[in-house]
Amino acid sequence: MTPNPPTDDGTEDESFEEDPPSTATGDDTAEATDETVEESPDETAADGGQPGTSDGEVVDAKAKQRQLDEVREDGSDEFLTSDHGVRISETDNSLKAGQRGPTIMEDFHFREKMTQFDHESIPERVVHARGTGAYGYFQPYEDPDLGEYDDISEVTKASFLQDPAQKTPVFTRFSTVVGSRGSADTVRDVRGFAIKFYTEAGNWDLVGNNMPVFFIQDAMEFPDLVHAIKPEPDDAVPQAASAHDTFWDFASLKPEITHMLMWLLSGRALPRAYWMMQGFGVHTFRFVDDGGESVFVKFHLDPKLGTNELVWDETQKIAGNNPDFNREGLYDVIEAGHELEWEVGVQLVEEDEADQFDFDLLDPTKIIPETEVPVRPIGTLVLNETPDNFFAETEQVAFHPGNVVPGIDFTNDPLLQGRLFSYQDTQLNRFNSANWDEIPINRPLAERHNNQRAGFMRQEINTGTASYKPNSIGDDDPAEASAAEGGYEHHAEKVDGRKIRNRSESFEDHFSQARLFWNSMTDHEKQHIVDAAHFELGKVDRMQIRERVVFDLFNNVDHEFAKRVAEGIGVEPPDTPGDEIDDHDREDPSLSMANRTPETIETRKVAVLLDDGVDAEQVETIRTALEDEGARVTIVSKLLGDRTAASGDPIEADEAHATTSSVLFDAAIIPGGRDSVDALSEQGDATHFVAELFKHKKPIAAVGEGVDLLDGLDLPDVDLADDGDGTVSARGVVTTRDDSSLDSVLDAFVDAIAAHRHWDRDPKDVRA
Ligand code: HDE
Repeated sequence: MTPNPPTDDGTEDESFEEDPPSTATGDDTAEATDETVEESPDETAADGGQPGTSDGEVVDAKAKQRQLDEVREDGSDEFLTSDHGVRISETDNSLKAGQRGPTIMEDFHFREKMTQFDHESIPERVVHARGTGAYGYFQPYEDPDLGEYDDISEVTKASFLQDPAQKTPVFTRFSTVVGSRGSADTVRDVRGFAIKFYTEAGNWDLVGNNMPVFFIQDAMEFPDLVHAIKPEPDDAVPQAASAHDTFWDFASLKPEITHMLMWLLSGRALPRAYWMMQGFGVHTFRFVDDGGESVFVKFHLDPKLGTNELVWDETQKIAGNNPDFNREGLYDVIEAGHELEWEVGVQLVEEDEADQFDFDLLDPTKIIPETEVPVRPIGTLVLNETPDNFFAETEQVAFHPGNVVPGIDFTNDPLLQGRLFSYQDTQLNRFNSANWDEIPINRPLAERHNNQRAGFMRQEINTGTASYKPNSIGDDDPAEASAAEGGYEHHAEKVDGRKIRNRSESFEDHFSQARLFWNSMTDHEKQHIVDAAHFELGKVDRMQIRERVVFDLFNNVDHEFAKRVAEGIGVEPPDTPGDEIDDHDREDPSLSMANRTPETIETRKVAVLLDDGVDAEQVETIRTALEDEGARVTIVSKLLGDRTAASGDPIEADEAHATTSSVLFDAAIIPGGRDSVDALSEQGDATHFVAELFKHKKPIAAVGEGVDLLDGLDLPDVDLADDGDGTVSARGVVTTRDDSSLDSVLDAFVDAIAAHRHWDRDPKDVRA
């Protein structure tokens, strides 16, 4: 567990002690609760009519950690014991009848140790098996600009969204979807972005993804989708990949998948880091206010450090170099004290305005374009603590879109409706018990009282005789709560229809938003999608599947796009656009990642390449300048241990070429020092490191003699600084031969890193 990182003013965050947040939800509720105090159970009345937490304290950023502290166990400076508390005298040898004799059944320590081991695995999640998690908090903004609404209480009564002084603890789990628990992080896939908000009114799970749409429109199709995309059933190949016949066979027969395919083929599917991707609730949900009125809402999370991707060749190499790249990255940055932040936003649509769109709000294959409804920021999500125990916390956390709190409700999106069944059901498979909510990571902060008493692994000891309602023996407690007392009441939507097993006509347009996405891409993003399609469909053996994807799907999105894909996969390109094409030229700038790269290098990893004879003063200046900007600097050399600088001082290498690779860095810099640069120029590992960075469009800087190393590589279309010329910056390559220009080189290097990647390097990327 990392200590709580300091707040902006450098103090430990203990705001909950100094300034307890109010739990009231505004004047309206105060009035309502006054009326109900008399009838309320004591503990509810004591808290002004709002639900209370199990430890009787208000919810603050640290409330979940305090609850977890009660079950944390630390064996340091303690004796080894059995599970039942008996001290163990010897744990390496089983109890035998004679030194070379058979093991004796009475060896309780052996039996216990082995039984625990035999049973220590649980089923992995059927999807999203591979993941990692972190703790943090959500905090509402002071005065969110909600457009036509003055206040968030006008749209929702959700108590944790009201008070800007209150921090609600969260646990967030990021995941890939397709791969099994041990698969590589950097595969082409959707990423899960699931957040458990431990609110004072119970747990709210926002079980979202990093893409705002989904593959299918109805939950009924989900088992088919997952069977198709998972490894094929005969040989269980390929792992964690959609590039195979069964997925594209299914896709080619499901036009509704087309919009999602565009996202999946884009750089969105290769996030640079979990904290550099957007999050989306995907479905349209409802906000419900105190008076029971509802508005439709889409949830968005926008990362403060930008939405950035890796390039394909890099992901392949990272998968070998460090399959835990995204998982380890999340731990590393949080342990290094970075606070990872997302702006939480909502798109709000009045019920009577829902018909104005040319798509159905209940269709999860559609976005609400930000050009039509802006995202209104309402608060911030911060992740700042790592778990102590992967199994207890990250593996056992169990999300469920059905976990909602008053003020948040569902819609009839048929995908969402099906999820409301599936998640409870799948937890029963994973935990073998309905008591999975009692596992510490899943336990709410809000008090729990009900008549559930039993089941495998029941933890709570519920007292009293009556475990039913109505009862007279226990005064009919626990009591049902009215809405004013915080009782959850489903939005009273009027529903009247015939039972029918088909799909609404309003779900029929499968291509116009796929085209909106394509239109909104820059040239290099379009090229990424085409290259991805060449790989994915190139791995499909059956020609009729490739043809169907080109003709039945892509040619209805954009004719040029379909032709470019066809050319690379041996399919005869279509002559004319598809019959179902909606030939519009609308764009939504928010869809392009190129518009989502803020000017920051915080958390970026920069390698300093050096050998004996390096200019130590330059290395120090470089390190300080980059670390001041929040980057992480690593000295990379041929071997681990100390190098000797020109000054005679030792410089310790953090990594050697044997232990790392260029693909694990965002940028590199080569400081001066004649001997150092001459040595590096002779080392294949060092020159490969730099050439590969260049290939992956990453910034490179060189100072003084360091420029000679780049000279030797003959990088295409890059003008290197001549003697005395000072700084030259072209295509993200920043150099100076003049040591006195180091500061301006570093400024330009910081800008080049903030730009993320230099897409103009590869001629293929500038193709229209
Ligand atoms: Fe999930 N999904 N899903 N899903 N999903 C699961 O629940 C399911 C969908 C998402 O970190 C499972 O606990 C169905 C959309 C995330 O633990 C399972 C349907 C979105 C996670 C399940 C969907 C998601 C899951 C597997 C179609 C984005 C990981 C293990 C109707 C809005 C949660 C588990 C974690 C996990 C079912 C579609 C996101 C089987 C039936 C759409 C982030 O219950």
